[in-house]
Amino acid sequence: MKKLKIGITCYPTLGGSGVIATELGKKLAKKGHDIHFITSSVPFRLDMLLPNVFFHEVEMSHYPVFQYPPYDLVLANKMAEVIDEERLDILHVHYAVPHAICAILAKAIAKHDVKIVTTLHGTDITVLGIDNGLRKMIIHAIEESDVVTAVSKSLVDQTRDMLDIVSPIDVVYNFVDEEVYRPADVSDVRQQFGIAEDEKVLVHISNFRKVKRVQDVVQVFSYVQEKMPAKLLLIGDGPEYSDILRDVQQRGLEDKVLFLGKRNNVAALLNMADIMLLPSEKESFGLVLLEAMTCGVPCIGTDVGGIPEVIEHGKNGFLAQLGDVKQMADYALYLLTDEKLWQQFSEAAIQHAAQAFHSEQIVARYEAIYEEVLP
Ligand code: GMT
Repeated sequence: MKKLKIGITCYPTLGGSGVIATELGKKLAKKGHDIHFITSSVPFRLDMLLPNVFFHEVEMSHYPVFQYPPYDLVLANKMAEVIDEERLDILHVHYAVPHAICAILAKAIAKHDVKIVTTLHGTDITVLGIDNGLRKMIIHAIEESDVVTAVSKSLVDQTRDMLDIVSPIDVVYNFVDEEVYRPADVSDVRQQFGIAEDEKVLVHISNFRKVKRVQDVVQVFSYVQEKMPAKLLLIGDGPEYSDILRDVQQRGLEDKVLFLGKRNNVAALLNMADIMLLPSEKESFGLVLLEAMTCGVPCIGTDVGGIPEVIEHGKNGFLAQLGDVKQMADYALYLLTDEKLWQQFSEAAIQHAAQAFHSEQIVARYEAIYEEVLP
Protein backbone atom coordinates (compact mmCIF):
# COMPACT_ATOMS: atom_id res chain seq x y z
CA MET A 1 0.00 0.00 0.00
CA LYS A 2 1.09 3.58 -0.74
CA LYS A 3 2.58 5.29 2.34
CA LEU A 4 0.14 7.85 3.67
CA LYS A 5 0.32 10.97 5.78
CA ILE A 6 -2.26 10.51 8.50
CA GLY A 7 -3.36 13.00 11.15
CA ILE A 8 -4.88 11.57 14.34
CA THR A 9 -6.89 13.45 16.94
CA CYS A 10 -8.13 11.87 20.15
CA TYR A 11 -8.39 12.60 23.84
CA PRO A 12 -4.77 11.92 24.81
CA THR A 13 -5.40 11.09 28.47
CA LEU A 14 -6.43 7.73 29.92
CA GLY A 15 -9.43 6.08 28.28
CA GLY A 16 -10.16 3.39 25.71
CA SER A 17 -10.61 5.77 22.76
CA GLY A 18 -7.26 7.46 23.45
CA VAL A 19 -5.58 4.07 23.80
CA ILE A 20 -6.99 2.81 20.50
CA ALA A 21 -6.09 6.00 18.61
CA THR A 22 -2.53 5.92 19.97
CA GLU A 23 -1.97 2.21 19.38
CA LEU A 24 -3.37 2.57 15.86
CA GLY A 25 -0.98 5.44 15.17
CA LYS A 26 1.97 3.40 16.44
CA LYS A 27 1.03 0.35 14.36
CA LEU A 28 0.50 2.47 11.24
CA ALA A 29 3.87 4.17 11.79
CA LYS A 30 5.54 0.76 12.04
CA LYS A 31 4.01 -0.01 8.64
CA GLY A 32 5.73 3.07 7.23
CA HIS A 33 2.97 5.70 7.25
CA ASP A 34 3.74 9.18 8.58
CA ILE A 35 1.62 9.79 11.67
CA HIS A 36 0.79 13.26 12.97
CA PHE A 37 -0.92 13.38 16.36
CA ILE A 38 -2.84 16.63 16.77
CA THR A 39 -3.75 16.65 20.44
CA SER A 40 -3.64 18.78 23.57
CA SER A 41 -0.79 16.73 25.08
CA VAL A 42 1.36 13.78 24.08
CA PRO A 43 -0.93 10.71 24.15
CA PHE A 44 0.04 8.76 27.27
CA ARG A 45 0.96 5.56 25.47
CA LEU A 46 2.91 7.25 22.68
CA ASP A 47 6.45 6.12 22.14
CA MET A 48 8.06 9.17 20.57
CA LEU A 49 11.13 7.22 19.46
CA LEU A 50 9.59 6.33 16.12
CA PRO A 51 11.05 8.69 13.47
CA ASN A 52 7.81 8.98 11.49
CA VAL A 53 5.57 9.88 14.46
CA PHE A 54 5.00 13.59 15.03
CA PHE A 55 3.20 15.48 17.75
CA HIS A 56 1.46 18.80 17.05
CA GLU A 57 0.35 20.40 20.28
CA VAL A 58 -2.99 22.17 20.51
CA GLU A 59 -1.90 25.04 22.73
CA MET A 60 -4.52 26.92 24.65
CA SER A 61 -3.90 30.53 25.61
CA HIS A 62 -6.18 31.92 28.28
CA TYR A 63 -7.61 35.22 27.08
CA PRO A 64 -9.64 37.02 29.72
CA VAL A 65 -12.15 38.10 27.04
CA PHE A 66 -13.36 34.55 26.56
CA GLN A 67 -15.66 33.20 29.24
CA TYR A 68 -14.81 29.67 28.05
CA PRO A 69 -11.48 28.65 26.49
CA PRO A 70 -12.11 28.04 22.73
CA TYR A 71 -10.41 24.60 22.60
CA ASP A 72 -12.48 23.44 19.61
CA LEU A 73 -11.55 26.45 17.49
CA VAL A 74 -7.88 26.28 18.38
CA LEU A 75 -7.91 22.57 17.54
CA ALA A 76 -9.60 23.22 14.16
CA ASN A 77 -7.04 25.92 13.40
CA LYS A 78 -4.17 23.56 14.29
CA MET A 79 -5.68 20.80 12.18
CA ALA A 80 -5.95 23.16 9.18
CA GLU A 81 -2.29 24.16 9.63
CA VAL A 82 -1.13 20.54 9.79
CA ILE A 83 -3.31 19.51 6.81
CA ASP A 84 -1.64 22.20 4.68
CA GLU A 85 1.92 22.04 5.99
CA GLU A 86 2.17 18.26 6.04
CA ARG A 87 -0.17 17.69 3.08
CA LEU A 88 -2.17 15.11 5.03
CA ASP A 89 -4.06 12.46 3.08
CA ILE A 90 -6.27 11.43 5.98
CA LEU A 91 -7.42 13.05 9.19
CA HIS A 92 -8.65 10.27 11.49
CA VAL A 93 -10.58 11.65 14.43
CA HIS A 94 -11.86 9.79 17.44
CA TYR A 95 -15.21 11.09 18.75
CA ALA A 96 -17.82 12.87 16.69
CA VAL A 97 -17.96 15.83 19.03
CA PRO A 98 -15.88 17.85 19.15
CA HIS A 99 -13.18 16.14 17.08
CA ALA A 100 -15.11 15.38 13.86
CA ILE A 101 -16.71 18.83 13.95
CA CYS A 102 -13.26 20.41 14.29
CA ALA A 103 -12.01 18.28 11.40
CA ILE A 104 -14.89 19.39 9.17
CA LEU A 105 -14.16 23.01 9.98
CA ALA A 106 -10.42 22.47 9.39
CA LYS A 107 -11.10 20.86 6.02
CA ALA A 108 -13.15 23.89 5.00
CA ILE A 109 -10.32 26.22 6.05
CA ALA A 110 -7.37 24.25 4.61
CA LYS A 111 -6.19 24.64 1.02
CA HIS A 112 -5.01 21.04 0.70
CA ASP A 113 -7.69 18.38 0.28
CA VAL A 114 -7.94 15.80 3.06
CA LYS A 115 -10.37 12.97 3.81
CA ILE A 116 -11.98 12.74 7.22
CA VAL A 117 -12.39 9.39 8.93
CA THR A 118 -14.40 9.50 12.15
CA THR A 119 -14.46 6.69 14.69
CA LEU A 120 -17.34 6.58 17.16
CA HIS A 121 -16.44 5.10 20.52
CA GLY A 122 -19.69 5.16 22.42
CA THR A 123 -19.99 7.97 24.87
CA ASP A 124 -20.29 10.44 21.99
CA ILE A 125 -23.49 8.68 20.96
CA THR A 126 -24.94 7.07 24.06
CA VAL A 127 -24.56 10.10 26.28
CA LEU A 128 -24.14 13.14 24.07
CA GLY A 129 -26.61 11.89 21.43
CA ILE A 130 -29.54 12.29 23.80
CA ASP A 131 -28.47 15.78 24.79
CA ASN A 132 -30.49 18.05 22.53
CA GLY A 133 -27.84 20.72 22.95
CA LEU A 134 -25.46 18.64 20.81
CA ARG A 135 -27.69 16.31 18.80
CA LYS A 136 -27.69 18.25 15.53
CA MET A 137 -23.95 18.77 15.83
CA ILE A 138 -23.31 15.02 16.20
CA ILE A 139 -25.54 14.23 13.21
CA HIS A 140 -23.69 16.83 11.14
CA ALA A 141 -20.31 15.41 12.23
CA ILE A 142 -21.35 11.92 11.13
CA GLU A 143 -22.96 12.97 7.85
CA GLU A 144 -20.11 15.23 6.78
CA SER A 145 -17.27 12.79 7.56
CA ASP A 146 -15.98 10.93 4.50
CA VAL A 147 -16.07 7.64 6.38
CA VAL A 148 -17.53 6.79 9.76
CA THR A 149 -16.58 3.72 11.75
CA ALA A 150 -17.89 2.43 15.07
CA VAL A 151 -16.28 0.01 17.48
CA SER A 152 -19.20 -2.47 17.58
CA LYS A 153 -22.37 -3.47 15.75
CA SER A 154 -24.32 -2.47 18.80
CA LEU A 155 -22.93 1.07 18.56
CA VAL A 156 -23.92 1.26 14.88
CA ASP A 157 -27.49 0.21 15.77
CA GLN A 158 -27.65 2.69 18.63
CA THR A 159 -26.34 5.48 16.43
CA ARG A 160 -28.98 4.72 13.80
CA ASP A 161 -31.80 4.45 16.35
CA MET A 162 -30.92 7.49 18.40
CA LEU A 163 -29.89 9.87 15.65
CA ASP A 164 -31.85 8.58 12.61
CA ILE A 165 -28.60 8.22 10.68
CA VAL A 166 -28.91 6.43 7.34
CA SER A 167 -25.41 7.01 5.92
CA PRO A 168 -23.05 3.99 6.11
CA ILE A 169 -21.13 3.22 9.31
CA ASP A 170 -18.45 0.52 9.16
CA VAL A 171 -17.82 -1.70 12.17
CA VAL A 172 -14.13 -1.85 13.01
CA TYR A 173 -13.55 -3.58 16.33
CA ASN A 174 -10.95 -2.53 18.86
CA PHE A 175 -7.63 -4.31 19.27
CA VAL A 176 -4.74 -4.52 21.70
CA ASP A 177 -0.99 -4.70 21.27
CA GLU A 178 -0.37 -8.43 21.55
CA GLU A 179 3.28 -7.80 22.39
CA VAL A 180 2.18 -6.10 25.61
CA TYR A 181 -0.97 -8.08 26.45
CA ARG A 182 -0.09 -11.77 26.59
CA PRO A 183 -0.04 -14.49 29.20
CA ALA A 184 2.93 -14.16 31.55
CA ASP A 185 4.12 -15.66 34.80
CA VAL A 186 3.74 -12.93 37.40
CA SER A 187 4.12 -14.88 40.65
CA ASP A 188 6.66 -12.28 41.85
CA VAL A 189 4.13 -9.46 41.26
CA ARG A 190 1.46 -11.43 43.15
CA GLN A 191 3.83 -11.61 46.10
CA GLN A 192 4.58 -7.90 45.95
CA PHE A 193 0.85 -7.20 46.12
CA GLY A 194 0.47 -9.53 49.10
CA ILE A 195 -1.67 -12.10 47.32
CA ALA A 196 -1.40 -15.54 48.89
CA GLU A 197 -0.99 -18.62 46.72
CA ASP A 198 -4.43 -20.01 47.55
CA GLU A 199 -6.24 -16.72 46.84
CA LYS A 200 -8.25 -16.16 43.68
CA VAL A 201 -8.02 -12.72 42.12
CA LEU A 202 -10.91 -10.77 40.59
CA VAL A 203 -10.16 -7.58 38.71
CA HIS A 204 -12.10 -4.57 37.47
CA ILE A 205 -10.71 -1.66 35.45
CA SER A 206 -12.63 1.49 34.64
CA ASN A 207 -12.89 5.21 35.06
CA PHE A 208 -15.31 4.70 37.99
CA ARG A 209 -18.16 6.51 36.26
CA LYS A 210 -21.71 5.62 37.37
CA VAL A 211 -22.32 3.65 34.16
CA LYS A 212 -19.52 1.24 35.09
CA ARG A 213 -21.47 0.10 38.21
CA VAL A 214 -18.40 -0.54 40.32
CA GLN A 215 -20.75 -1.13 43.28
CA ASP A 216 -21.92 -4.31 41.49
CA VAL A 217 -18.29 -5.44 41.24
CA VAL A 218 -17.96 -5.08 45.00
CA GLN A 219 -21.20 -7.02 45.58
CA VAL A 220 -20.11 -9.84 43.28
CA PHE A 221 -16.79 -9.99 45.09
CA SER A 222 -18.53 -9.97 48.45
CA TYR A 223 -20.42 -13.17 47.51
CA VAL A 224 -17.30 -14.84 46.07
CA GLN A 225 -15.02 -14.18 49.05
CA GLU A 226 -17.57 -15.81 51.37
CA LYS A 227 -16.93 -19.09 49.57
CA MET A 228 -13.16 -18.98 48.93
CA PRO A 229 -10.04 -16.95 49.75
CA ALA A 230 -9.99 -14.10 47.25
CA LYS A 231 -8.81 -10.56 46.55
CA LEU A 232 -10.33 -7.87 44.35
CA LEU A 233 -8.15 -5.47 42.36
CA LEU A 234 -9.88 -2.21 41.52
CA ILE A 235 -7.86 -0.35 38.91
CA GLY A 236 -8.76 3.19 37.89
CA ASP A 237 -10.27 6.23 39.50
CA GLY A 238 -13.21 8.54 38.96
CA PRO A 239 -16.35 10.13 40.35
CA GLU A 240 -17.64 7.04 42.18
CA TYR A 241 -14.37 6.33 44.00
CA SER A 242 -15.38 7.67 47.44
CA ASP A 243 -18.74 5.86 47.43
CA ILE A 244 -17.08 2.60 46.46
CA LEU A 245 -14.44 3.02 49.16
CA ARG A 246 -17.20 3.61 51.75
CA ASP A 247 -19.12 0.56 50.51
CA VAL A 248 -15.99 -1.61 50.82
CA GLN A 249 -15.36 -0.32 54.35
CA GLN A 250 -18.99 -0.87 55.42
CA ARG A 251 -18.77 -4.45 54.21
CA GLY A 252 -15.53 -4.92 56.17
CA LEU A 253 -13.63 -5.85 53.01
CA GLU A 254 -10.77 -3.32 53.28
CA ASP A 255 -8.13 -6.05 53.59
CA LYS A 256 -9.39 -7.90 50.56
CA VAL A 257 -10.01 -5.05 48.12
CA LEU A 258 -6.96 -3.34 46.67
CA PHE A 259 -7.59 0.13 45.24
CA LEU A 260 -4.72 0.52 42.79
CA GLY A 261 -5.69 3.85 41.21
CA LYS A 262 -4.86 4.76 37.61
CA ARG A 263 -2.19 2.59 36.04
CA ASN A 264 -0.63 2.89 32.62
CA ASN A 265 0.58 -0.64 32.17
CA VAL A 266 -1.98 -3.11 33.39
CA ALA A 267 -0.77 -6.25 31.59
CA ALA A 268 1.13 -7.57 34.63
CA LEU A 269 -1.85 -6.87 36.89
CA LEU A 270 -4.20 -8.64 34.50
CA ASN A 271 -1.92 -11.64 34.50
CA MET A 272 -2.43 -11.95 38.27
CA ALA A 273 -6.19 -12.18 37.78
CA ASP A 274 -8.46 -15.19 37.48
CA ILE A 275 -11.61 -13.31 36.47
CA MET A 276 -12.34 -9.84 35.04
CA LEU A 277 -15.67 -8.22 35.96
CA LEU A 278 -17.36 -5.57 33.80
CA PRO A 279 -20.97 -5.10 34.93
CA SER A 280 -21.54 -1.87 32.94
CA GLU A 281 -24.87 -0.31 32.17
CA LYS A 282 -23.48 1.23 28.95
CA GLU A 283 -20.48 -0.11 27.04
CA SER A 284 -19.95 0.12 23.33
CA PHE A 285 -17.07 -2.38 23.33
CA GLY A 286 -15.21 -2.75 26.64
CA LEU A 287 -11.55 -2.60 25.66
CA VAL A 288 -10.50 -3.88 29.10
CA LEU A 289 -12.29 -7.15 28.31
CA LEU A 290 -10.09 -7.66 25.28
CA GLU A 291 -6.98 -6.73 27.27
CA ALA A 292 -7.93 -9.37 29.84
CA MET A 293 -8.87 -12.03 27.29
CA THR A 294 -5.60 -11.60 25.40
CA CYS A 295 -3.84 -12.38 28.70
CA GLY A 296 -6.04 -15.47 29.12
CA VAL A 297 -8.38 -14.05 31.77
CA PRO A 298 -12.03 -15.13 31.37
CA CYS A 299 -14.50 -12.24 31.69
CA ILE A 300 -17.94 -11.83 33.20
CA GLY A 301 -19.92 -8.88 31.91
CA THR A 302 -23.42 -7.64 31.38
CA ASP A 303 -25.49 -8.41 28.32
CA VAL A 304 -25.26 -4.75 27.37
CA GLY A 305 -24.09 -2.75 24.31
CA GLY A 306 -21.09 -4.30 22.57
CA ILE A 307 -20.09 -6.59 25.47
CA PRO A 308 -21.80 -9.66 23.88
CA GLU A 309 -19.72 -9.03 20.75
CA VAL A 310 -16.57 -9.52 22.83
CA ILE A 311 -17.49 -12.20 25.41
CA GLU A 312 -18.85 -15.47 24.04
CA HIS A 313 -21.27 -16.63 26.72
CA GLY A 314 -20.45 -20.09 28.07
CA LYS A 315 -17.34 -20.41 25.88
CA ASN A 316 -14.76 -17.90 27.05
CA GLY A 317 -16.72 -15.99 29.69
CA PHE A 318 -20.25 -15.26 30.87
CA LEU A 319 -22.94 -12.63 30.32
CA ALA A 320 -25.53 -11.71 32.93
CA GLN A 321 -28.42 -9.28 33.01
CA LEU A 322 -27.68 -5.78 34.19
CA GLY A 323 -27.62 -5.68 37.99
CA ASP A 324 -27.87 -9.46 38.48
CA VAL A 325 -24.93 -9.63 40.87
CA LYS A 326 -25.94 -13.04 42.28
CA GLN A 327 -25.80 -14.55 38.79
CA MET A 328 -22.42 -12.95 38.12
CA ALA A 329 -21.09 -14.31 41.43
CA ASP A 330 -22.44 -17.79 40.59
CA TYR A 331 -20.67 -17.68 37.22
CA ALA A 332 -17.45 -16.60 38.92
CA LEU A 333 -17.69 -19.40 41.48
CA TYR A 334 -18.51 -21.91 38.76
CA LEU A 335 -15.24 -21.03 36.99
CA LEU A 336 -13.11 -20.60 40.08
CA THR A 337 -14.03 -23.95 41.61
CA ASP A 338 -13.20 -25.97 38.50
CA GLU A 339 -9.58 -25.64 37.44
CA LYS A 340 -10.07 -27.62 34.22
CA LEU A 341 -13.05 -25.54 33.16
CA TRP A 342 -11.20 -22.30 34.00
CA GLN A 343 -8.27 -23.45 31.85
CA GLN A 344 -10.62 -24.21 28.98
CA PHE A 345 -12.23 -20.77 29.21
CA SER A 346 -8.83 -19.11 29.47
CA GLU A 347 -7.57 -20.79 26.30
CA ALA A 348 -10.82 -20.03 24.49
CA ALA A 349 -10.47 -16.36 25.48
CA ILE A 350 -6.94 -16.16 24.04
CA GLN A 351 -8.08 -17.87 20.86
CA HIS A 352 -11.17 -15.70 20.38
CA ALA A 353 -9.18 -12.51 20.95
CA ALA A 354 -6.63 -13.60 18.35
CA GLN A 355 -9.23 -14.64 15.79
CA ALA A 356 -11.75 -11.84 16.04
CA PHE A 357 -9.68 -8.86 17.18
CA HIS A 358 -6.08 -9.37 16.13
CA SER A 359 -4.27 -6.05 15.71
CA GLU A 360 -2.90 -6.99 12.28
CA GLN A 361 -6.40 -7.63 10.99
CA ILE A 362 -7.86 -4.45 12.49
CA VAL A 363 -5.02 -2.17 11.37
CA ALA A 364 -5.26 -3.62 7.86
CA ARG A 365 -8.99 -2.88 7.93
CA TYR A 366 -8.31 0.79 8.73
CA GLU A 367 -5.72 0.93 5.95
CA ALA A 368 -8.27 -0.49 3.50
CA ILE A 369 -10.75 2.18 4.59
CA TYR A 370 -8.16 4.94 4.01
CA GLU A 371 -7.31 3.52 0.60
CA GLU A 372 -10.97 3.30 -0.45
CA VAL A 373 -11.74 6.88 0.47
CA LEU A 374 -8.71 8.41 -1.27
CA PRO A 375 -9.05 9.49 -4.89
O1 GMT B 1 -15.84 3.99 28.89
C1 GMT B 1 -15.52 5.17 29.01
O2 GMT B 1 -16.08 5.90 29.83
C2 GMT B 1 -14.38 5.73 28.20
C3 GMT B 1 -14.68 5.72 26.72
C4 GMT B 1 -13.56 6.43 25.96
O3 GMT B 1 -13.85 7.42 25.32
O4 GMT B 1 -12.43 5.97 26.00
O5 GMT B 1 -14.77 4.37 26.28
C5 GMT B 1 -15.49 4.14 25.09
O6 GMT B 1 -14.56 3.79 24.06
C6 GMT B 1 -13.80 2.60 24.30
C7 GMT B 1 -12.85 2.41 23.13
O7 GMT B 1 -13.52 2.20 21.94
C8 GMT B 1 -14.76 1.40 24.48
O8 GMT B 1 -14.01 0.23 24.74
C9 GMT B 1 -15.72 1.66 25.62
O9 GMT B 1 -16.65 0.60 25.69
C10 GMT B 1 -16.47 2.99 25.38
N1 GMT B 1 -17.25 3.32 26.55
C11 GMT B 1 -18.60 3.34 26.56
O10 GMT B 1 -19.28 3.04 25.60
C12 GMT B 1 -19.24 3.73 27.83
